[in-house]
Amino acid sequence: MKKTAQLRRLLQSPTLEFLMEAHNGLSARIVEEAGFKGIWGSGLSISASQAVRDNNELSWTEVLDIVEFMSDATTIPILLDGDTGYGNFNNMRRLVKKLEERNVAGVCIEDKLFPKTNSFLRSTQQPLADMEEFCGKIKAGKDSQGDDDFCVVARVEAFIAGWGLQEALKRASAYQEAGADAILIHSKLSKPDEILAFMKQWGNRCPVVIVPTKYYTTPSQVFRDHGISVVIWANHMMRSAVTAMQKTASKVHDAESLLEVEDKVASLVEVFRLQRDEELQEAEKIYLREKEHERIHAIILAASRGSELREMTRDIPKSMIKVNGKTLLEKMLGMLQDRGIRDISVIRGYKKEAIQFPNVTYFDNDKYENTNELSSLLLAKNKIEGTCIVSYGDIIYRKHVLGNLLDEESDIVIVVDALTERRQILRKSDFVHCSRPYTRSYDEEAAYLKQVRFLEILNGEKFDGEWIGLMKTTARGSEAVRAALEKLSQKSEFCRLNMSDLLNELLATGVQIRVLYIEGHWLDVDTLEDIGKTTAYSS
Ligand code: SPV
Ligand code: MG
Repeated sequence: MKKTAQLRRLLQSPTLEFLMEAHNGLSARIVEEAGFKGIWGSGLSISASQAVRDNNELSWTEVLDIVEFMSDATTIPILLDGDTGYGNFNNMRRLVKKLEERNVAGVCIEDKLFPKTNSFLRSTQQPLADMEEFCGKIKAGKDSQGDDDFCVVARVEAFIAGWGLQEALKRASAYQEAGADAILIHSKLSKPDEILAFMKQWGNRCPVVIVPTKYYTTPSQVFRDHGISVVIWANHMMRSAVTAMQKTASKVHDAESLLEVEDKVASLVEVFRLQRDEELQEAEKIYLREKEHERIHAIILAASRGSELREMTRDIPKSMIKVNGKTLLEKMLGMLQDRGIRDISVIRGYKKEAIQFPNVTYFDNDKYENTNELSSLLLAKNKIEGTCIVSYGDIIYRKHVLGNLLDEESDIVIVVDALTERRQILRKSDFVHCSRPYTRSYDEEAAYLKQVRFLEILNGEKFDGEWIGLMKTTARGSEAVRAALEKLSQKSEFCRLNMSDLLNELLATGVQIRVLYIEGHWLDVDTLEDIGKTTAYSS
C-alpha cells in the first residue's frame, strides 16, 4: 500500500494507533523493525541530532534531505513535523510538493510564527499565528498535493500558549474546515486534562492526534476511551541515543580502552545488518555476475618446511626464505596483486607464525608433518572456485609466466618447463609426459598432459618437461578439481598424496589438462644451490 494511504488509514483507523519518532535513516529503520506502523519526523529530534535548536535553525531543505533518508530506509509512512510550514502559504505549497517527491506521507504544521520555538520552551510567550492566515496555509497545502491520500495535519497550539479550551476548539474547527485531515492538539501539562476536555467537546469531528511527552504517565487506554486516533511518542529515540552515547563516550574516555563498552554496544554485524549489507550481496550476485566470474582466486601451498634446506628453515618455512631482500612469498603475493588478484589464500603449516602478510586469507595445516600437499589444498577447498590459481609456495617465476597462464582459456592449464636438462641436481620433481613435446614453432598445436610422475631421479626415462607447480582453472576446471580432491580425500592414503596425484586423478576421470610450455624463467628453492641462482630473479 502507498505510504500516503497507510498514513491516512492510521489517522482514520477506529483503534488507537501510534507513531514513533525518528530523526535519521537508521533510527527510522529501527522504528519500523520494532513494529511501529508509522514514523513521526520530529523537528525537535532532527534538530537535536544535528546539535542545533528547534527554532528553524535547520533550513527546510536540510530537513528535507534528512527525511528523504528516513523515507528511503523504510516502508512505513512518515508524518513530518513541518513546524510552521517554513513560511507562508506559498512556502507550504512548495513543501508539500517536495515531500510528495520524497515519498513522505504527510506533514503536520502548527499555528505559530516562523521561526518557531519548541512548545516546551517559554511557551506562554509564544505568539500564535493568525487563524485565517493559517487556514489559508492549510488550504494551499491541500491544493498542492498530487496524491489524494497525502495528509495535512493541523496542530493547535492554543493550550501551549495559554489561550484555553475555547480558542483551541475555535481553531480546530477552522482548520478542519480549511481541509486538514486531522487535528493535533498539544498540551504541556503533566496530566491529560486539557486534551480530555478538548476531546469531550470535539467528539469525532475528525481524527485527533496527541503528543503525551509531558503527560506520559497516562495509560494509553485513557486515550483510547476518549476517541483519540493517533499517539505520537515524539522524541524518545533521540533521547535514548543521547544517554547511550554519553555513557559510551565517557567510559571510553576515562578507561582509554574499548574493553568495558565493546559488549554493551551494538555489534558491527548488527550495524551491517541494519544497513542491509545482505541485500547488497544478493544484488552483487545478480549484477556483478560477470565480475564474479572474472574474479580470480589464488591459493599458495606454503605449509612445508623444506627440511633439505636445513639451517635456513630452522625458524621459518621455506616460502619465507629471502631472495634479494624479499621473501619468496612476498614476491609471489606482489606479483599476484599486481595482476589485480585480491582473493589470495595461503596454506601455512611449519612455523606458521612466521607468515603474516595483510590482505591474505590463511588456512593452517597443523598436521603438516604427517600430511602432504593435498591435505593442505583440501583446507582451502571452498576457494577453488571461478578462476583459480594454485601455486607452490617455494617457486619464483618471471612475470610473463603468470601473464601467459592468465591468458590461457582452457579449463585447466599447467605450466611445464620444457628444459628438464637444466636440472643438474637430481631430486624429486613433477616430471610430465604430454601429448606432444615442446617445439619452438609459433603455431604449434595445443599440448595436453598425459601423466605426471613425482620422481626422485630422471632415471634415464624421457619426459616432455617438468610441471613447475603452477596451474590455473576456470570455473568448470575448478569444479573438476574440487570433485577430484573430494574423491581422493576419501582414500586412506590421502595424507600422503601430492598435487601430482590430483592431476593424475583428473586425467583418469577424462578431464583434459592443457600444458603451457615455458623454457626456464623460473626456479624452485628446494636446494641451497638454487638459492645461489636467485639473484637473477630480483625484478
Ligand atoms: C517535535 O517532536 O518536534 C514536536 C513535538 O513538535 S514537541 O517537541 O512536543 O513540540
Ligand atoms: Mg516540533
